[in-house]
Amino acid sequence: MLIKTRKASDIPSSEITPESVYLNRRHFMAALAGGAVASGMSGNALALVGNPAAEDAGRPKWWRNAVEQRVDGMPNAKDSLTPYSDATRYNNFYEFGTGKTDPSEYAGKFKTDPWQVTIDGEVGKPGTFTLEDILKPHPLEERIYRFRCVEAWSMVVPWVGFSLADLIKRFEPTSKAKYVAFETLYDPEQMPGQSSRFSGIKWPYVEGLRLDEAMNPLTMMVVGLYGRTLPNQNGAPLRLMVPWKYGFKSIKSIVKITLTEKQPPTTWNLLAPGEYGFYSNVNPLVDHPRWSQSRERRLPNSLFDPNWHDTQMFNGYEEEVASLYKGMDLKKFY
Ligand SMILES: Nc1nc2c(c(=O)[nH]1)N[C@H]1C(S)=C(S)[C@@H](COP(=O)(O)O)O[C@H]1N2
Ligand SMILES: [Mo]
Repeated sequence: MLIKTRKASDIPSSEITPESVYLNRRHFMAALAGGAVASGMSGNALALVGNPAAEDAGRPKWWRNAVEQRVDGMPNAKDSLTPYSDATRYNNFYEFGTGKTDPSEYAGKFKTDPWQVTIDGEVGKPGTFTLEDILKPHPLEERIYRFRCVEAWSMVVPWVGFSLADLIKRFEPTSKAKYVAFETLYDPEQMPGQSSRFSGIKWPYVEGLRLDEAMNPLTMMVVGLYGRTLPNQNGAPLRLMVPWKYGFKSIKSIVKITLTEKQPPTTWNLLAPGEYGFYSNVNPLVDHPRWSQSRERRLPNSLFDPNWHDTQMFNGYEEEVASLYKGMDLKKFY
């Protein structure tokens, strides 16, 4: 558990412009419930008033209950939240297509129940478990994180989930475990992008972390957002969230977690090793070979209002994670 003290990663309230834009939990819950929107709220809030309730109505009860019973987790970025509609309609999920709206258009019928997750490799208690059994011992927390894609856009989202560290401990890593490898479902019948050779990706999508990165309290397993079960396009039913790394590390729709002795292969690194490294920490000082990483377009934005923000070292989580990379040349280990 993180200790509830103010961290540098909590944006000072002086940077919140305007104050009324910030949506606290009660606000967005009212908005999600389809009720009246409190006066004085911005267009951000209005974008929440759809009927997201319908989106998770079909989810299993145990999943909805767990998300409903979430408690506040730390740290909470005080940036104004990205509207629900942007967070769920501007996505990267190449299994459903390479366009930003492909996932929300084509993942609607994706089957997330029943769902099984295998945990194996360097653990004392390997096995394959239902999602319900995976979630059962973990009280869920809501954490508002900044999320920065390597393509230089970013969002601020209230994720619901729990620390990956707590999950890993349950399966008792051996002394040989140095890395954690993750794998997305492989099912071309459901995921049309997996039959298309357009993206050049070798499926299934795979990702990995060093064990100490995986055990950092910020690293989260996510099963919900905005107080609802995770929409399919955001990686239902179970995805990773590593807020100080570029978005592609946060692998979606996970079916396998393997503790390993050696650094595991990762999808974007396999595809373009000169452009995407294993570490992929958000770093305004290390540019992508084809574009600058010093700034980001915060959603919501438009051509006329790109909503530029300066990109922060480790996405603003320096205090929590810089010690993981002490003595490392971050230009070399990008
Ligand atoms: N399996 C899988 N996971 C994935 C991706 C993907 O294409 N497939 N895209 C990644 C990228 S590049 C980003 S930016 C985030 C996007 O998450 P979001 O759509 O919830 O914002 O998911 C990451 N996880
Ligand atoms: Mo991304």
